[in-house]
Amino acid sequence: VPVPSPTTNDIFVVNSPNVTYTETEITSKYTYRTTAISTGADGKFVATPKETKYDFKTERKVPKVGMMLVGWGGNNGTTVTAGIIANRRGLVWDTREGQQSANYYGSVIMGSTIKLGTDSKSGKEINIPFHDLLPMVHPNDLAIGGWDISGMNLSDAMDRAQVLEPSLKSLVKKEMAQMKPLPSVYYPDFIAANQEERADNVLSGTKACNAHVEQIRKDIRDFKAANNLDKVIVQWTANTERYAEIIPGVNDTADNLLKAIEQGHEEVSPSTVFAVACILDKVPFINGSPQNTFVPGAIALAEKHGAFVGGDDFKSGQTKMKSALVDFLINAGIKLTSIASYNHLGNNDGMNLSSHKQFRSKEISKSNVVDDMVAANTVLYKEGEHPDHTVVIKYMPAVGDNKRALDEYYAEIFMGGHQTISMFNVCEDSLLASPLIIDLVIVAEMMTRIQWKEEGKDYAGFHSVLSVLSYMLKAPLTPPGTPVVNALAKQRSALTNIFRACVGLEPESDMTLEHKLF
Ligand code: NAI
Ligand code: DG6
Repeated sequence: VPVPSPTTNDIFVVNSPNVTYTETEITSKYTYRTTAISTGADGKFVATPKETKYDFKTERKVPKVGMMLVGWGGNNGTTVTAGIIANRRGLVWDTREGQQSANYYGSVIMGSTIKLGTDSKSGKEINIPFHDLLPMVHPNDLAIGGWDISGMNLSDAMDRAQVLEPSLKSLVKKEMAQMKPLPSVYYPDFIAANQEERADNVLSGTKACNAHVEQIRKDIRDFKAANNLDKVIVQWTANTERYAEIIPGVNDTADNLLKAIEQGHEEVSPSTVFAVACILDKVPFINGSPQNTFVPGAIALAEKHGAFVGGDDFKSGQTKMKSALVDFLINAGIKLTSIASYNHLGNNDGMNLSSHKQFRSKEISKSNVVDDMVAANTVLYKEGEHPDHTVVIKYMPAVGDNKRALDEYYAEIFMGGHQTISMFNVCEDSLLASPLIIDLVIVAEMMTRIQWKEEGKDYAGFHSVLSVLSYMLKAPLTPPGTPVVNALAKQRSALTNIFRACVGLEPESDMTLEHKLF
């Protein structure tokens, strides 16, 4: 058995001639097996097993990483910051139900396990923490910073958010009071008018301009230097913006977008300005809100600079449930005929979404999440047929961050029968979103350390659009022209199996043939 370098903390080693460990890298020779389909002259499908050989190369050294959040002073920003501080310090606090200690529940990377294999003696499954599959950054080690149009320090902003227990807040208050968001860009037309009151920490100018892009680039460089970081990942967890209009000559190509910013075109949103600033410095940028930050020109710019981008819209509660439940129903052969999704919430996100244009962005990202599952089942659905699907969001200040999501799934079952599934999902929205913010940082950073190539070609990174982040996002952005996968289980498989390939392990298979021989 090859012994891993003593400088690393790997909890397992792969014993295979296809996998090599050096002090700095893990390399694997990997055979990717797919099935190529063609249609014969008789109209029948011809399925041909196909093998492609890839080499993967993963940097082992875990860098020092910074997470910068746009909208740092909001509910998600303050909650994730307090959560990381609490975990870092191993805090325990009193609640009315007893003592509570810090954890990373809700993070697929920190809270879930993956099957490594089967014990050769007992035949039992061996599962390991997802985080230990590759040398990933630990969230406790993240430096945290960011921007907000509200200048409130993070301790006061955490109070404003009304998410965390007072006993926990008192333990992190002092540290968070020292944290103050950097001034941000504020173009009032893009977010709801009801947000104006909090905009007291803004850079001058209400339209996109080069000065804004340059200031953001400088902020990132300064943060990196001040915290002695190797890398920074930026995430948009600021208010949902309205959609930007796609205008030929303005935001359709990389050059046009840069020109539009230089000329102060009014259709360039703050989130696109942040994206452009990050892309120019190859800083990964992830959009946690639903708007079309990644206009075609922004994607083209990312491709040109080989910068990573990911989006859109954190997939936390109702939609995560939907992408699991619809997958189950349709794959069980049950004909889902309608989904009615209603929710009400009373936080600042809800207030912003009470404005029609911003709601429309959210409605779009929440509505397209079952398309691939429906399209894949040609037994249940005819070409173009689709279940009815409606999404309603209401602002109800009294419930604060405790979002209520009510869903009705109506389906046709055997012989004309009907099945109705009603769900009532109540939870603190920001406590679901915060672990996703962490996962997105960890996975995006990991992707910056993986190179791969087809046999005989040169190593390269992944495509600029990180579709591997889909599990955490409602409307997954994929490389132009490639399919979108919404089914939750498939999204998780893609993530785990790509990471497994990096250490030369086969995709997770649930065949368990070893237990099925007569
Ligand atoms: P929030 O309203 O509490 O926080 C947003 C923050 O962004 C505010 O502090 C606001 O001042 C700031 N902001 C607005 N425009 C800005 C700009 N141009 N630059 C810098 N800061 C700016 O909202 P919350 O609950 O934290 O959610 C944030 C975003 O994440 C929203 O777009 C929401 O729709 C999205 N989201 C939230 C989920 C959740 O479960 N909490 C799940 C999915 C998406
Ligand atoms: C109400 O829908 C407000 C939204 O910001 C959501 O809370 C957020 O997008 C999370 O949505 P979901 O569908 O993943 O629970």
